Amino acid sequence: MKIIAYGIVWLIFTQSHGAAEDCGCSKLNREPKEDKEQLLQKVCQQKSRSASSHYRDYYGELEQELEPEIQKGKKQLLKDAEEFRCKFGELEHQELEPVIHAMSLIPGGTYNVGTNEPHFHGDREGPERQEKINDFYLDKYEVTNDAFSIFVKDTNYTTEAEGFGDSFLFKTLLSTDEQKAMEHLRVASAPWWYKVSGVSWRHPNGKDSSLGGLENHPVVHVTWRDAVAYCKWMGKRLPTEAEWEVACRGGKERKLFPWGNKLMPREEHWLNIWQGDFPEGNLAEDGFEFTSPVDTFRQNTFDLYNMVGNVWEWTADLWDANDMSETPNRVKKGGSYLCHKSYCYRYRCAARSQNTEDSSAGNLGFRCAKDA
Ligand SMILES: [Ca+2]
Ligand SMILES: [Ca+2]
Repeated sequence: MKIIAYGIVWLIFTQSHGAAEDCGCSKLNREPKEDKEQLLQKVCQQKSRSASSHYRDYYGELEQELEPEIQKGKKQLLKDAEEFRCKFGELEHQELEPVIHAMSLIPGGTYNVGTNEPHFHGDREGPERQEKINDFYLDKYEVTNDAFSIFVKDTNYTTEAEGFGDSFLFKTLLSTDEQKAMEHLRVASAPWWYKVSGVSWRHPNGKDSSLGGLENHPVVHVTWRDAVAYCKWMGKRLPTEAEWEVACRGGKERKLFPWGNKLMPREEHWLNIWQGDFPEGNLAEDGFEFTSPVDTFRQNTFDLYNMVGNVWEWTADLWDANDMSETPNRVKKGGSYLCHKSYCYRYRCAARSQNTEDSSAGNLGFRCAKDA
């Protein structure tokens, strides 16, 4: 037994040391790391995708470096990292290709989904059960306004909200006078929503709003059918709920969030939700009152962004498998920028909700999947 153990130690030692002379490892030196200030300047001046990727790599490394510093309580470094993240959020993204096409391979297998500790029993979050899924690809990002624009230009597609002539808008996007005038358009069971004329994916924050500055934000006011049409055009499809949830969990078992159980590791914001009192006092401590750019919050080891938070995401599944109605409810996942633990603790991987497939709102979007 001892001989085997020594043998293994020797093998590891020679693999990592003795054999290094001739394995070409010496050619794998990284470029010298740039000074942080220089990099910040470069990122902000160039305002390009390549610069932002460069920054992202740097930020990833910085995060690792931070670990021992945090232990020592050196919060200044965290502040620096946050500053980088803010600058990154402000970048104008000109090269869209990576965002539109970026997908992660999610390995197939048998996974636990759902939870035995449900927060909303009516949502049927439990019980935990096993689901078998095949390898598949999932968009790293929620579908953006820019990507959806390309689809619409290519196909002359009219979204359902455009057909209906209205969509649901959150109250703080209306002035007090507008709210008074539209009192009759409030949703009785959720009085912070108003059904407003002229609101659609093109005018997401009110009939006179535009997509300016929102190019890299998730498309909203899209129905389930709109989402299906887009994914089909892309040669993709909507993920099933099980696929979405497995992807959300990032290879971890029984965790609340894509990264673990702590909402704010290292006191950082890892998702775009609501801070403060709902529905009046959004403190936007995570940096965003409404949607955030789709590549703002990387959430798990599958390299997926904004799975929880930012916008709800349509899945392929029926809410009731036997629903044969014309506009059945479909499962949506992930919660949105309007969610807060006090009333909508649904930014967990196991959480779920539903809307009829012709519904649209300012906090509901999607991402696509593809068979591997
Ligand atoms: Ca927020
Ligand atoms: Ca999301």
